[in-house]
Amino acid sequence: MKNNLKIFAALFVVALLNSCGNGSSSKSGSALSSSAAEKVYVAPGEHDSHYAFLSGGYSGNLTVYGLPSGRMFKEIPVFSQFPTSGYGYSEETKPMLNTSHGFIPWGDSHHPDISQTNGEIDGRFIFINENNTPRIAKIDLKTFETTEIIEVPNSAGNHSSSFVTENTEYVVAGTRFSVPIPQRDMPIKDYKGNFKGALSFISVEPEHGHMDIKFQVLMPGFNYDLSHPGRGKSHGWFFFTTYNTEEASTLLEVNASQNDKDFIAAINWKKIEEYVNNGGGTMMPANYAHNVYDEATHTATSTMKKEVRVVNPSEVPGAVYLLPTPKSPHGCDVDPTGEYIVGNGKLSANLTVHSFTKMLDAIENKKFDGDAYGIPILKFEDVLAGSVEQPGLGPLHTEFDGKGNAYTTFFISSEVVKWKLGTWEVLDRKPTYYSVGHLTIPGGNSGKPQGKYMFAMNKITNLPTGPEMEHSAQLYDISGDKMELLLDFPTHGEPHYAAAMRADIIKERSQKIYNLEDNKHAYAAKSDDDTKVVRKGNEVHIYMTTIRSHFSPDNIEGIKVGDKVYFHVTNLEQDFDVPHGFAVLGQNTSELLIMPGQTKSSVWEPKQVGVWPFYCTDFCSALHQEMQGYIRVSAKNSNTKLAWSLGEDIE
Ligand code: K7E
Ligand code: CUA
Repeated sequence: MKNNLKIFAALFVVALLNSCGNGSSSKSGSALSSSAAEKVYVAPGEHDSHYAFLSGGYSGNLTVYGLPSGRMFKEIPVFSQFPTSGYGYSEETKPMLNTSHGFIPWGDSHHPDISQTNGEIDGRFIFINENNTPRIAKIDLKTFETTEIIEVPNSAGNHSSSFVTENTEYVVAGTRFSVPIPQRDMPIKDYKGNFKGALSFISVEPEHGHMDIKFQVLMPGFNYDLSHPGRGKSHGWFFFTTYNTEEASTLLEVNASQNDKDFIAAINWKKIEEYVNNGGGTMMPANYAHNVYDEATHTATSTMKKEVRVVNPSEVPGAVYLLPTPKSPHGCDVDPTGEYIVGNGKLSANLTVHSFTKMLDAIENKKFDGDAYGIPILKFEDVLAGSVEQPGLGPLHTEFDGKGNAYTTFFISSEVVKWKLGTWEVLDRKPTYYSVGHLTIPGGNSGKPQGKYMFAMNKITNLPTGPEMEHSAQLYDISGDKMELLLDFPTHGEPHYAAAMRADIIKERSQKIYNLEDNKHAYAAKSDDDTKVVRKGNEVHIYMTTIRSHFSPDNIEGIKVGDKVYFHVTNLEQDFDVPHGFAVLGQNTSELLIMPGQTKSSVWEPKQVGVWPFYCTDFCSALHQEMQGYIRVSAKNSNTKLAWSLGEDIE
């Protein structure tokens, strides 16, 4: 940490000098060249060339940025309740956050990954993991909305997730913590040999992207840290880094660092898929939620699934191997050709790169070095492609530019190092502001990286905002031989990984409005004539519409304390970018943000008699401030008549 602080302080001083106007003369220390600002300047009205989707870490969300400007466009709520849009508050979206443990409106999301076709990023969906209550979400890039969340049973600390295969056959989710499978009451000290690690292969239906857990591989009780799909020649395989192969259950900082080498687990998923398609594996009882948002009804449903198919590696000989990798590897990255598998050993002096070709060769010639719980361990020397000697301290993650170069982040020495695949020579290094985690090259996790930019995500900025400073990302131009630092921009939550891609592909597919005609919401009111208020016992359903600049109805009477009042608000607008909002005084789930053509509902259980105002929360026209109404709440035993109106008095 001390070193980091020193580097941080040095950079800070350099930044100050630069701002005094004498920075350009100091060549070695200058963090930014004078033309950097021009390279990131996107004029008002112009669009950025790339989208970047940064995970929010403990915000549970995904944030959308433009590159090269570093402007934040949107925060997409995924695993959190989100007041801005009412996600997780509205009746339609509450089911999205349902789990086998009940309603969980918080998550820890680390690794977004965009869907692919033929090994290229296609911009249809983006997937992201939730660590704490293991879940995988899918966001539709047509609407930038979370449309599906599946819980992952038998998993814990769902971290080696969510990475997609080259035709989005699967989105893969690996457990970080091993646990008893099935979960049961047992002594923690009996971990070793008894806990297991589940690696889940979630199939993605090609047309709509519906997710389903096809099978789980029950691996030995290691920690599965990160993963990547094979691609090109290694398509059909998946690679997972492991640590704690010691299977310690206490003081892991010491006890999980004993072994000189841990493993990268190589899984031939095609082989296991074939086994499963022929009826292989065992259905085991499980309990997990599958939540799907339906675009026609604008409503999510949550279904509890009751079983999952599991496969033990011993059932499918030749499907699982272990590649020794020094030392507690974190990132597990595969180059665009699929030949090289990089294991970023956090505690190792060198970066280890394995060769897929050599791995196949070693398997064929049975060059094994023992086994772990029956899984063959390949000999380190037989699978090693090469190593980058002493490139830095604390390697975490590697990305590729598609031109034969790799870029690795070093957490302890706070830098990004560029090196060459095949020759393993270090070509360039650039400091980062503070301890860096992941880095991203647009399309970097595919067979076709989209060059030009790379950004590194750091654990802090130097902007004083109270005891906690926001994190930051740093953007580099990587089109030349040397990396050029262009920009530093603050980020939200704690970004871990990010996915990025060319903007044009997403822009083309972007949806502008929801067609009112296609709205199949059970409580939609598609014109002012459909508006009504219906009482069913103590439930009151208000079918309401909005259009610039009024609600219909805007006067409602006959509500009583103790009622459960549902506001079902349909936005009748059919123009781009005219949402209306809805909130009523005293409602604890206030705030709906309703897009054109959409219906959203919120529930209100008024506790006090009175005449309470409601209003539009989104500045929608010059008469936005006039967009308001009143709802009268009477005593429980009153006989105020249920009535509603627009443009006239209730008699
Ligand atoms: Cu390295 Cu969760 Cu991908 Cu953070 S992880 S940095
Ligand atoms: Cu509608 Cu403001």
